[in-house]
Amino acid sequence: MKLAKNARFATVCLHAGQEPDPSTGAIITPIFQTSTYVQEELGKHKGFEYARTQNPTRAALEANLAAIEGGKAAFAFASGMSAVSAITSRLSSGDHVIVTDNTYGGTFRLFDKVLTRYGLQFSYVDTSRIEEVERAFTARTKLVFVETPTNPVLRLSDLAEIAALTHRKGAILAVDNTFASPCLQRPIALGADLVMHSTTKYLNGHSDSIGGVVIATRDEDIEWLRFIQNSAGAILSPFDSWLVLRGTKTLPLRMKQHTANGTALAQFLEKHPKVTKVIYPGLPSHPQYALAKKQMPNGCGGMLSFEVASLDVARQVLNRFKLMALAESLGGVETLVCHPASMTHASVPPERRAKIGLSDALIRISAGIEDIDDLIEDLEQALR
Ligand code: P1T
Repeated sequence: MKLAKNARFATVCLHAGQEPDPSTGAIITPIFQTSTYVQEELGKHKGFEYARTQNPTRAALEANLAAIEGGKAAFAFASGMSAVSAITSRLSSGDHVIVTDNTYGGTFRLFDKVLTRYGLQFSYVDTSRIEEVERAFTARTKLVFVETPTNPVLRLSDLAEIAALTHRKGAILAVDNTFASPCLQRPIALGADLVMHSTTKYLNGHSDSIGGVVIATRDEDIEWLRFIQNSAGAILSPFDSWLVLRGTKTLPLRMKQHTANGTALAQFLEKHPKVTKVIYPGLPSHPQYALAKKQMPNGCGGMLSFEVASLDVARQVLNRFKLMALAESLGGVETLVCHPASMTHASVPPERRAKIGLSDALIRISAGIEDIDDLIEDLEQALR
């Protein structure tokens, strides 16, 4: 199995980073469930010393994810949050970060409640407006952290434009690509220096693992991330690495179905009399439909949000779903619904939620890969 240099995306997802196991020929990378490795003699080993530092299953996943995102190296962490944490560990006290004002609630919580205690400063700006990003730069700005599409109001930021500005200002750009997946959006090709994912979501895709990854392009970031992975120790376990590696094999197939179902649900909701607003970047009614077409040419995935008349109505609808499961998380094969204001974004203060358009009557759907007719029937009966 030799992967050609010009191998296409689906082939890269399936094969990159994986060789048949040299001792048995096993086609699937084994789960190296070990804490340490026996050394032949003092100072002589096979490149593996201790499993926090190196693990062959994790290494295979990291090579796979680096190839999928088009980066130079990848580092797998115990969760999406520890991946964000690893990125910010590049900074020093006094440094300033420009952040998309609507991020996952946990990202905001880490920045606002934890990292400010270490003297880091954050400006939360609407990164869909380049002039606001430009205005937010200070002499201490080292990092621009962009989430696009955002969780849960699905606003887009123009990554090529932000990358050019960020580099002109001497900072680096990190992109949370969790909502799109590398199948639908290529931040590195657009100029990003670092890309992160909660692998919990589309990359693993089966709602059975928590994990995160940072993909890097610059040697100094790669060196630091390797160092911090070992020093802080928030590594992805061998079993979770194996699960995500299994997940990426079907990523292109799954994303096609997530996108088809997301689009169909958004179109259905847009025509429903009880729905006051539908947010899906693949709908012509989305304010950034043109950018979506340019930046996400293969489709917009399975994440959509909609509004009903009030919190009360939202509560009734959420409690009536039969097939769709009321749960946090997203990106798995089964459809999930959630109430961001009280669930995933409860750690964001109400006034900040209002500012980004996250109302109490907003419902988020992570469209799975079920038969679309069953999903529409469930949505129809819940809204009835
Ligand atoms: O849950 P974890 O693997 O630590 O990933 C955090 C994270 C980071 N970035 C984005 C865009 C995310 O959506 C998340 C996690 N989000 C949810 C759990 C959720 O339901 O929105």
